[in-house]
Amino acid sequence: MRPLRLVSNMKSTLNSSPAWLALIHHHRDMQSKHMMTLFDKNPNRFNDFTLEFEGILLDYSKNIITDKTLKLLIKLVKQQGVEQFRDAMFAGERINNTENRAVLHTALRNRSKSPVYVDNQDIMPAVHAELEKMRIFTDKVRSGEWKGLSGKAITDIVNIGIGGSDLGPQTVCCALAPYASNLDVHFVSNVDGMHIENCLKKLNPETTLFIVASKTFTTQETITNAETAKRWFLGHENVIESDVAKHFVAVSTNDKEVSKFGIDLDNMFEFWDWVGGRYSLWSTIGISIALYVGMDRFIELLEGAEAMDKHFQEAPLEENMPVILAMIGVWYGNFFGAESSAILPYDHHLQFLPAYLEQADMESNGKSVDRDGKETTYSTGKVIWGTEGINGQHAFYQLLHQGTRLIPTDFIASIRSHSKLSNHSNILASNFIAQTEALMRGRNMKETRLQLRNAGVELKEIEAHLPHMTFRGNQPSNSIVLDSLTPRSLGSLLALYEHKIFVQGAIWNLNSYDQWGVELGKKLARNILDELESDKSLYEHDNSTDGLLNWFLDRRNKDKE
Ligand code: G6Q
Repeated sequence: MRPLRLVSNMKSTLNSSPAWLALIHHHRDMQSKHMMTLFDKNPNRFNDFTLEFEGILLDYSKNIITDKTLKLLIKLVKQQGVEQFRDAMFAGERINNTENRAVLHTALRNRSKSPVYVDNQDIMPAVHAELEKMRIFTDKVRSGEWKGLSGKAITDIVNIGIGGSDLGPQTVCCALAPYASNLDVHFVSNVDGMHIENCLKKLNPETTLFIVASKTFTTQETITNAETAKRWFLGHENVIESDVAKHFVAVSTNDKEVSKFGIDLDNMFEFWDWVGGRYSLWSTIGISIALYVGMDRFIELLEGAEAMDKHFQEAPLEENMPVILAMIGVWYGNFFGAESSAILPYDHHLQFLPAYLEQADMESNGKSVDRDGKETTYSTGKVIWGTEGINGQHAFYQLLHQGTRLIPTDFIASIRSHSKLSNHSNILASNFIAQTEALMRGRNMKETRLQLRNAGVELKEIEAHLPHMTFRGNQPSNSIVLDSLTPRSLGSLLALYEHKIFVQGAIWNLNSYDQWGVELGKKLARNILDELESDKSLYEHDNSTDGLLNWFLDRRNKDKE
């Protein structure tokens, strides 16, 4: 493993490396090519540029790429030692070099008997023990054997967490809602009091179970919300301190803080420092998922992810889904200058996927210093954004179709919907497929003119409308099509994106597993909280921040007058 160099003013040389220069050269040939002409030249493009994995189709034919592009990108992957780095991650090497930690979310879904070592110690027995503890607990709660303070069964689960301790479980619970049975699950993350107030309004303390999910158990938002929940709980008539044990459990790596909060360690589910927050849904952080859909379904989710892990480790680079997705992303980001990429699910249950991937991708690869402390002289993580595709069509797709920017997109759809309304499913699917077609084809002047003439529009008007109704097309898209959204296929889909992010980070020589950038804001917020609580400016800020703070304090004080 390359040692961590803490201070360096050197710049990375990736973009003067042979594989990179070859791609720059190739980009000159490709930049003005239209995908439609690439299809004219190769009528087998769909077959050539699709992959299938356990019923999941990746269609990457609608991209501005040729065989040569892929060959050159694979040279880049090899040059950057991505395969060796991947093997180091799976083997438990401390690839998170700035925090000196292994990165082993893959061990959480290792369903084989094979050991995984961290510092010569097999971590699998601990992983299995925690899964077993989770099974016993979730079975009890789901069956009604676990009783609340008044002897009633639990009806509502509230996951209190934020970031990695919220987005993953929430995304999965929403995706697997058709598999849920008797429990309702709620997620509280925002420290804006309205979030927890609104949630608690609907709940009965006798039948509510709170999960305080926090790797560190020191996260201000989570602890504040958890304390509010505890106060609300204890504030009810006939509720006594010892009832907390029946209604509060914790998921954390920090037993000291959990005890300090007042949660019995018997009610704590453990995970480990080699699980990054945004990669933690596979750990006991997923307990809300297991409560909602059952432990068997949770295991199926893990198995789906494990299957993708194996594919990532074993498939040749040219047939490796995460590698292909990653390389295409690098092609647009680094050579075409694309700044962002959109995630567009055409499955209502995947509505949280864009938010989940925003964190997974941007927190992992939003870095401007490489693993060796050198400044990157190339772009790294793109802005990831998106929403449910069908809603986006009626909102922002205009910019995708006729704006000035190249925005690669991932369309994600399921063939078999959980909905019984087949007419709805057909409309949804037709829109998904049509959008990928429209983004690629566009519409040229000749077609537009003909269409207007056929519609009986007068010649003078036709000419005036032409520039507005012409689409250049050539907007790239990947289509990821699941047979249906099941725990297993979802596990594979999420692991696919995790590994895509890994490959991109490895190409850019980043540490995708730290997040130092989020620290500064937290630290400054602590100072400003002192000032808000003491009602006066205490620290020296810049002129703008002082102005903003004083404006805030003045206005707030006027309310008090
Ligand atoms: C994820 C990030 C971050 C983290 C939250 C919550 O990779 O580190 O999103 O998950 O800040 O942290 P805790 O789980 O420690 O409360």
